This record gives sequence, structure tokens and C-alpha cells, in this order.
Amino acid sequence: MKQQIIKAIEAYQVIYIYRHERPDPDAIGSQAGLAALIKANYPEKQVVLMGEDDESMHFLARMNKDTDEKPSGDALVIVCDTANTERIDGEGSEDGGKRIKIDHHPEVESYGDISWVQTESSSTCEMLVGLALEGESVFKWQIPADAARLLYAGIVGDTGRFQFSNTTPETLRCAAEMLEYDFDAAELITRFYKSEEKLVRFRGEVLTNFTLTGNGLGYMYITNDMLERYRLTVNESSAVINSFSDTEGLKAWVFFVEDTENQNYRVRLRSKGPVINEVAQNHNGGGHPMASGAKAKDKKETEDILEELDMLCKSYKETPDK
Ligand SMILES: [Mn+2]
Repeated sequence: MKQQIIKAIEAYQVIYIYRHERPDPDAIGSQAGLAALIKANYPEKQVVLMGEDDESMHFLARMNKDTDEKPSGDALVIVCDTANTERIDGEGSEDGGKRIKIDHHPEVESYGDISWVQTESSSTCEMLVGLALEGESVFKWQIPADAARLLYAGIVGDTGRFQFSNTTPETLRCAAEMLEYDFDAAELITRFYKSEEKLVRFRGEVLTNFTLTGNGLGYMYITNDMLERYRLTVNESSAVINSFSDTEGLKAWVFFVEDTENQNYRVRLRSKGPVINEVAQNHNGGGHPMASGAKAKDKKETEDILEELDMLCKSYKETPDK
């Protein structure tokens, strides 16, 4: 599979790389990390990063903002970290000569002439470390330090600094491989986790006011009024998603963010045990078993979601402390 992908990269002069909308460090790291690998090893190729430019990700990469071109039949399209075509950020990913999917999410929609999906990987960046190492051993690829930095960043992001249950021995081996290269990992992590003052204060509001049910469901409504008070966008508010995750007795938690622009609620679900992505799928969303997103059209639907999640928490048996 990896060799098949590298051969496709070799066969095309123009390569468009996409990732999912509202990108996280794994989306950006995989997209820009793959671009850096291609540019280092095939300098004559043209690589275009597709999707909205996101300022909060500039410490990792910028998009090719000045381009409104789209792939044509003689271009290769690679989509990173995106389970279904609806979530692809940017137009035209179906217009290339060939489309490749590289992803670690549970398969929501199978797409791509080549589809490489590895749900046991912590991150798409972990998969791309495998691709880079295959390129190195079979195709004499060089791995530039900026690619190593980006791939490392994506692994750190999706594993929460190697703390989440998706961290495997292979994850650490891949991260260790990237640390061999010349970049400042400590500086990267500091930039990753520093928070603006308004976010720190907003976190204080969440920590003070979230609700915890008797069944172990934590929840918090983020009103538009709150967003305005802290001068935050709906997207920025996601930074506090794990702020009370260490609360004793908490099994799963959910944030409802009032999105006045789209007249609905952005729903962010997280879990430490109960499988919550089925609830997300019932409400216009999806994602991982322990981390999902959904949309609720009104307050009533948020209450339905709360009830479904609370029932899941109630029936979930925690493994006793060892
Ligand atoms: Mn990911």
C-alpha cells in the first residue's frame, strides 16, 4: 500500500493535498508534512495545500492561500485525516486524475482510487511516518527536519502528548524516529499548549459552571453571550474541551456551543469509556468512539443528546481501580 502511494506520487507532476475542515494539528501536520516530504524528494513537483488558512495553525503551516485553482485530470489528489468526503476542506478533490485517502478514523465513507485506512494508528501523522520510512528504505527518500516536526506535531496532538489510549508502542516508535531529526520539540510543545489569557479565563468559567450528573456525564452549554464576553469564536471555544476531564466519577462529557450564525448548536462529545460516536451519528455527526462531533438544531435536540449520553453512562460499568 505504501509503495503504491509513493509510486502514484512519483507518477504525477502536480499534487493537491487536502485535509478535513476545522483542522487540528494532525490534519495540518499530515497535510503539510506530506507536502514537505514530497518537496524534499521531488523538488520539481508542484504541491498545493488546499483548505481554509487557519491562523491558530500558523506555527505549523500556512495554506497556499493565493491559489484558487483546482485540480485537473493530470493532477494527483491526496486527502489526509478525513473520514468522509463531506468533511474535506476545499473544492475539487474529486476532479483530479487519481484520489488517495490516507486516514485513521473509522471508515464512514469509503472513497479514493487508493484508500489507506488504519484505525489502529493514533493519527494520520503516525501513518505518514510509516510512509516516510518506507520511502527512505525503498525509494532513497530524505526526511527533512520540517517534515519530521510536522509529523511529530500531529502525533502529539491526536494522542494528547501520548496520554490518550490510542498511544501504542508503534506510536512511540514513530515519534522517536521523528525526534532523531533536527527540530526543537520542547519549543514546539510549548507553542502547542500555550493559551491566550481570554482562553485561560474562559476555562475558569467552564471549570466553575459545568454540570456533572449522578451517572457520570459532564456537560456545559456555551452560550453566544459567553462567547461574546470572552471574545471567542465557536471554533476557539473547543480549546477548553478537556478542561474538566480529570474530574473523579466523570465517564463522558459534552459541550453544546450556541452557533448563532448557523442557528444551531455545535456538539462536542468526549468519553473515557462509553462509546459515544453512535450518539453523534444519530445527531448529524460522527467521529471516534471516544471523541465525536455532532450538530443539534435546537435546545430540545441538545436535551435528547443529554438523555442518550446519560443512559450510556448509567449502563457503562467502570473497570474497578487496580
Ligand atoms: Mn487525526
